[in-house]
Amino acid sequence: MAASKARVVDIHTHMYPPSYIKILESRSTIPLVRAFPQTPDPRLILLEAEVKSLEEAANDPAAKLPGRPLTSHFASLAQKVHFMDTHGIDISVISLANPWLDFLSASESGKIGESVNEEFSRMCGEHPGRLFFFAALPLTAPLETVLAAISHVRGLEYCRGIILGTSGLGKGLDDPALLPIFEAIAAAHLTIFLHPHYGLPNEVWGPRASSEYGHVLPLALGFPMETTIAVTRMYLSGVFDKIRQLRMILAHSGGTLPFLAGRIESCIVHDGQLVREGKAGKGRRTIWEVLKEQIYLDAVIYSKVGLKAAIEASGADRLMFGTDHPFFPPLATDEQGEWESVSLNADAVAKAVGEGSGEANAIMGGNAISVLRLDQS
Ligand code: 5CU
Repeated sequence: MAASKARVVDIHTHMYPPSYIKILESRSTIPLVRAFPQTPDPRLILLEAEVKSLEEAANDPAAKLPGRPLTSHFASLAQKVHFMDTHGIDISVISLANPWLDFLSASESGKIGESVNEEFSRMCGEHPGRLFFFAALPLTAPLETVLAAISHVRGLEYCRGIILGTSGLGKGLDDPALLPIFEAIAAAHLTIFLHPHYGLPNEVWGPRASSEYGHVLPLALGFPMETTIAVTRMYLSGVFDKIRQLRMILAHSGGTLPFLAGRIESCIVHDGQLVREGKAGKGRRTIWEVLKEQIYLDAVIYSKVGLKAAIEASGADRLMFGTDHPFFPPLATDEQGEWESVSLNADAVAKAVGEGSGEANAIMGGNAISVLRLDQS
């Protein structure tokens, strides 16, 4: 009997459903969508680092356009499926892209969140077995609304987890007020997909960044540092020990966590305050242990070097392939064809563990299928 082909699963792939785009079109501060007469595609402006160019473009038609083109790849389900077919992706676990529901008021986020999650559920139902999703939480709403949202999404057939940013309830993910939310997510057997959005303060990039360096610094460095800081704060606050069932997939292979875990450990055991307070002694679970027990990493790191560090830190059985579609489209070739951003990640897996090896098959799909229960409806 011929061996069945290993399946490819994309766990890092976003959409903004049409109703969410309408909200962005109605806004005058980021995140927003704005049309410019110079170009047919409206522009999607998301990041603090893009505000300066938004202001410049509003005052000067010759200025460079802010943000990124809002192509059909962002909101069209048919386009998502075409992208999957073009790249040999069998299953996608789709999620709302940043900044999720973070900017909505307390009074509106519960209802909007419910309808966005229902929309994701409906989209998955149009391609049963090929699409699952990570739901978004209305974190600006009162606690009972957030807990009700967790109960709601755990009952949605294709929901396999929660996409979460790093701001939490506004004070980061080490905020004790988040514990009941993390407990409810863990009790519902939902996996968190932690994704950055806020980056680092603009001043870090210096005065030349917005006019000369495009989006490179906030995306290549700001996003991964944001994730690294958020998870390190969670670790230091003891969240992982308090909620042993909590499971998180970290975007972009954990930011820089695999590379910096040793330094974090060394700083803990050499910290006078932590030692005095008994927080650095025997019996403490190290960040290495948390990485191997409660954390999964996506494989969206674009090189063998980064991927090898991720594998060393968490294990090849804890990595999951992703594309970051619809971000990072090709600039010089047809967007309906193959995307270099996808092949860079797939090639990195092949180079790190050997093309077609058991570990490669696990990273490309097997791990996601078993961890996220993608064989069960
Ligand atoms: O290009 C970008 O700004 C982004 C973004 O905002 N979110 C994401 O997931 N990838 C790239």
